Amino acid sequence: MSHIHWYPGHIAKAQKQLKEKLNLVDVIIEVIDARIPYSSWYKTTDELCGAKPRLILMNKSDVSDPELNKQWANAISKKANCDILITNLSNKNDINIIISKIIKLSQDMLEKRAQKGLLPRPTRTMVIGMPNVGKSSTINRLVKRAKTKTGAKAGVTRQQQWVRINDKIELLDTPGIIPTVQDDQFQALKLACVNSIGENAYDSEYVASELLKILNKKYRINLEQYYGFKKDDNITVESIAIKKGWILKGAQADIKRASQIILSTFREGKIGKFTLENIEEYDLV
Ligand SMILES: Nc1nc2c(ncn2[C@@H]2O[C@H](COP(=O)(O)OP(=O)(O)OP(=O)(O)O)[C@@H](O)[C@H]2O)c(=O)[nH]1
Ligand SMILES: [Mg+2]
Repeated sequence: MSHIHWYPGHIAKAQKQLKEKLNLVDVIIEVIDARIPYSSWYKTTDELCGAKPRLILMNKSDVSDPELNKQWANAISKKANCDILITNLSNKNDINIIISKIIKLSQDMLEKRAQKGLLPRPTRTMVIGMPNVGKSSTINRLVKRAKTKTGAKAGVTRQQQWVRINDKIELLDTPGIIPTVQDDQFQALKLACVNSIGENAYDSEYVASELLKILNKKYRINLEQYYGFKKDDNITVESIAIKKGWILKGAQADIKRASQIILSTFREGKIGKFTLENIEEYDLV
């Protein structure tokens, strides 16, 4: 039985639209979630991006496991054959690093133009990624630097605007959403854990209890410390509810409330800085 329901609805259309937008840009910025680097990374981007330079931002590194951030960044950079930056978007300096990286990645394009006798022009870039990974935050941070909107270009839908970030970079002000059509329930589960799937698509009791299974395996000590459990205690949604006093009439654990709080506490990084995926679990070579 599947616990998480994908809405594949208009996937082909979404892909086509994304591809059309990608045709307009020189450098693609893909944002992924550092807590689930594998599941939030778009493995088939090659089909969409072709040979265009791509920069991956492994974002939300402030709430993921610092040890694993580096391992994942290396592994994905190798596998995807592109540059990757570990980012925390509240870090101002990270935006400067992103800007210099985009400029670096556009050198090829500029050289090719020069060879053809064409004048240099600003590098066009856009942000793509799965839901909730930080696409809008990336755009907003970059746009804060911008002086003027440069207006719509031919071939671009009316709502879209190019924003001049500096003399060298123009950014499309709307992100490309990667359609998350999958039939992999485990991937869906992890996307639900980090809030990348609409709440209507899953049962929070199921997602919270599966999240606790993963955390019991990978980050047991943090769970014990945060919720005040001992080494041999069973840490489940129910035992946490009882411990916290989230109780319904008749002394029953309030599973629904507990599940929601456990999920939001995890998402805010309060229990600890966790990465739900280890490189060894995947075939990355
Ligand atoms: N901890 C942390 N939170 C972040 C970071 N970047 C973004 N967020 C938060 O993540 C949430 C989603 O960010 P958005 O920028 O709206 O993500 P999005 O990809 O545009 O999401 P959709 O438009 O829903 O697809 C917001 O609450 C942001 O504040 C980060 O580096 N660290
Ligand atoms: Mg957004």
